[in-house]
Amino acid sequence: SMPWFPRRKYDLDTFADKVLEMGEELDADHPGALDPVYRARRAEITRLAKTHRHGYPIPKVKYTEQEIETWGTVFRSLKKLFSTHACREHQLVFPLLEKNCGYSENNIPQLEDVSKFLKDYTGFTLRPVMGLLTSRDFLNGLAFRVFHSTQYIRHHSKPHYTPEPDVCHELLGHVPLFCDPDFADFSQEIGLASLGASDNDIEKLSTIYWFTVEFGLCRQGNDIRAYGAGLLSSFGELEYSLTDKPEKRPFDPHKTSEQKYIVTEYQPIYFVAESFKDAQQKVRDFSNTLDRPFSVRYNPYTESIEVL
Ligand code: H2B
Ligand code: FE
Repeated sequence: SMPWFPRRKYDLDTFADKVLEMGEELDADHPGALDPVYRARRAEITRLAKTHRHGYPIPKVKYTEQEIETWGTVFRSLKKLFSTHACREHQLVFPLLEKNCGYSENNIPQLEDVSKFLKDYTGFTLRPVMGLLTSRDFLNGLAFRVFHSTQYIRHHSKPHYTPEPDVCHELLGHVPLFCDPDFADFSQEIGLASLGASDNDIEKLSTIYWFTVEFGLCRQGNDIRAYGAGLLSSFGELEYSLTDKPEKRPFDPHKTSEQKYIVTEYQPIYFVAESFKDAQQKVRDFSNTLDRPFSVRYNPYTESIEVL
């Protein structure tokens, strides 16, 4: 039998409180685990995500001075590296995010403003989320051009480290890429492949997601640049990824989807995409080899999935 999957954008509402461990409890190695003020603040912000429903504006958060300071520290250090390490798509849109969405070292942009901007650009929207979703739910969202985004920020004691996604990672790493039409299509392609997929295929698609949307490199003329959000939001790994220490292999979904990886250290291997269009075509061909007895198409007029 085929696993349930969302058919309409509204169906994503069912993910609102289905989060994995980081939803409300913090792991012992989280820098904020023993800070009751941080935990209460995080809970206050995740409550907004829990009650958010499709079609309503994303509630704005009034960030504290301490939170803005943490953001500023991350923003300043990353911005220095973007001109030499980020892909051209990221560089192109970053000034527009500064101009239109309140990106600056003194301000944490609001998801609602960013989501509206994205919607105009590529039809992607953001949806606030309490924490980590299952791979299946998270990838299913991409089929609707919906990106689930956290709204809280990492602990102030370690501005350059977070064991989970936070606003710095989402807004500085992911959002600029979702402004690119080819990247948006590529991401949606992974999402479409995940609808009703077997657990085994979800595992493969998650691995592809990891080595592209999170840690992907791409060819840019004679250069290699970073487009993965895990790189673009990590000062240390962004720099390291373009040195000759890690191994770089061509992106090929058949091989990439089988590659083992560790989440706690810099990657020893990265995969290089020729272009987002090329990567999309490759993922589409790959998804046709997966064992799913039907195919799907997104209908943008009704914001729903058609099963073929
Ligand atoms: N959930 C959330 N909220 N953000 C993510 O970036 C995320 C997720 N990544 N769930 C997913 C899992 C990723 O690790 C995949 C697809 O395995
Ligand atoms: Fe991410």
